[in-house]
Amino acid sequence: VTVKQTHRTGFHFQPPKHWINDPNGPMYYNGIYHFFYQYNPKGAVWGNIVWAHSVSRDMINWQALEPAIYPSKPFDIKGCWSGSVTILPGNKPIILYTGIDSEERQLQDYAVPKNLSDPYLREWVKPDNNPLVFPHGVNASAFRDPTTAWWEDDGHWRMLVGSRRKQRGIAYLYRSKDFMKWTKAKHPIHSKEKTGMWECPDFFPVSLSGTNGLDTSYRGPNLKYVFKISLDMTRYDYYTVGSYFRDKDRYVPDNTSVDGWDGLRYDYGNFYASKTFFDAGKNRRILWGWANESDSKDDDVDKGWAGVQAIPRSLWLDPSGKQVLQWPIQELETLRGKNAEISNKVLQSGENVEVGQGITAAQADVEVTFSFPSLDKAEPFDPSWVNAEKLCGQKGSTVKGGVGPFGLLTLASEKLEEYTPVFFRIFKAPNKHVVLMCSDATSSSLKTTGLYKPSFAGFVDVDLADKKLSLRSLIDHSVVESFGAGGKTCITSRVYPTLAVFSNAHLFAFNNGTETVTIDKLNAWSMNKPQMNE
Ligand code: DQQ
Repeated sequence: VTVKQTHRTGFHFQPPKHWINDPNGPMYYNGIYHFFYQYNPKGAVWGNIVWAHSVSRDMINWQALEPAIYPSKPFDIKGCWSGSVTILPGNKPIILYTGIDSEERQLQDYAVPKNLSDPYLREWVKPDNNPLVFPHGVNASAFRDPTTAWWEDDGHWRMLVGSRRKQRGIAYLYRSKDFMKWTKAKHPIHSKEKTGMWECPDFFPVSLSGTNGLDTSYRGPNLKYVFKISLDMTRYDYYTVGSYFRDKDRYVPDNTSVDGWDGLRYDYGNFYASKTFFDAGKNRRILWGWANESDSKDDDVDKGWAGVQAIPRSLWLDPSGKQVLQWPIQELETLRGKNAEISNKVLQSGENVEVGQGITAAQADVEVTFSFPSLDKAEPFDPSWVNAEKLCGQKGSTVKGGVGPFGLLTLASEKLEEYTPVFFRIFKAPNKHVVLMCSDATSSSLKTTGLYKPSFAGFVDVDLADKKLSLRSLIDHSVVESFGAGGKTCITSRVYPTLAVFSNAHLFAFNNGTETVTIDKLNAWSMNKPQMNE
């Protein structure tokens, strides 16, 4: 196959060709980061799924190894689907994954490194006592994606498997003394009616203060739990913040968190099947997510590749305790090259300025803080506007407002035939302000067929007392990954410009509100290309 280069990314995780989907079993082991992912070694569409494997010392530069797990046994002959790593006492990693058998049943299998003294853990073996868990008493075609296991001081490991019964989404809980013989608990750890299949569950503790992460088996005071599921019905990753009641082995979301598709999302755009791990090297919790394509199957076959991974993000609990914060890992900054800086630049109503001239606007990292003199001109908020995406679709970047819309025009052609705006708009509700953040693909490409161009959006629960809003966007040819207000609301768009490619891509800042907006400070960097699985 010839791999089309135009929309390939410069610094996001990608193999040289073919299809990729979910991140699997990320771990930090003896100084090395391992990353596995769902991969089709034969083409740019989903199928023939193996666990591809790459290693890194910084999660930015990657070396590809041979696939770690591929169909070879009766218990995984039709596919090696998603799963997780647990590091067992004695520093021994073990993979739990879903194997598909010849009858298309979903089983939970395990694999271990063949040689623990190989620093890259190149080879993995699947012992003969597989599978560990048969789909007994569950829906065998909806029973997959085991989590990292955690240990409780009753001497039992726990792990979760995603499932559904009719339209109720379920995370089954399994217990084991020896990690080999697993018993299903009487009650799932959590479930919710009318949410459909729960794919790729994730469950971990977060500290009530600071940005450090906690080991999945950590116990102690001053923490909460995050429970995440990937909803097959909407293809987004939803999470709640809550408590884990150990005596009953139940998770209960806080009353500030809602289950299901009205709930919080890690990302309001192309971001699915995500998974976290505890990075013991830097004491942080890292989130990996798959940034799926917005083009068609035919386009993917034509490009010779499909799917990228979002930049790994540090994740911790917001001081409010109501949501998490996410921020690109600090190592990404080592790729920053040429810089363009702006400070105290006033954007009048309707003004549009090019920023970051001289940098590679198709492959860039941009950080900007906007300020506004007052919120008096904020438009009234209609309480019926509960759907952010719909609101952004109606009030796009060119629709005049009061305070906002203001933000960036990324991957823009010189004359703005194409651009992906990432912006804020502030509304006034009776006792508060409502901040909408959009990453709108509507005008991202002149190509009219086969592209999904949604007006991705989320609300930002931010205090505007200082009359400032910050935005960071990672722009990478066909990805625009944005972090609003320090990582409170994140949106990833996959876009396919036809004109705004390579050196013809530009970056602008704009203000289409009647209120003046100031760029307090803007920094844009050209991003260098890391070693990426070549
Ligand atoms: N992808 C895997 C499944 C998982 C789904 C198969 C989520 O294990 O449920 O490639 O994208």
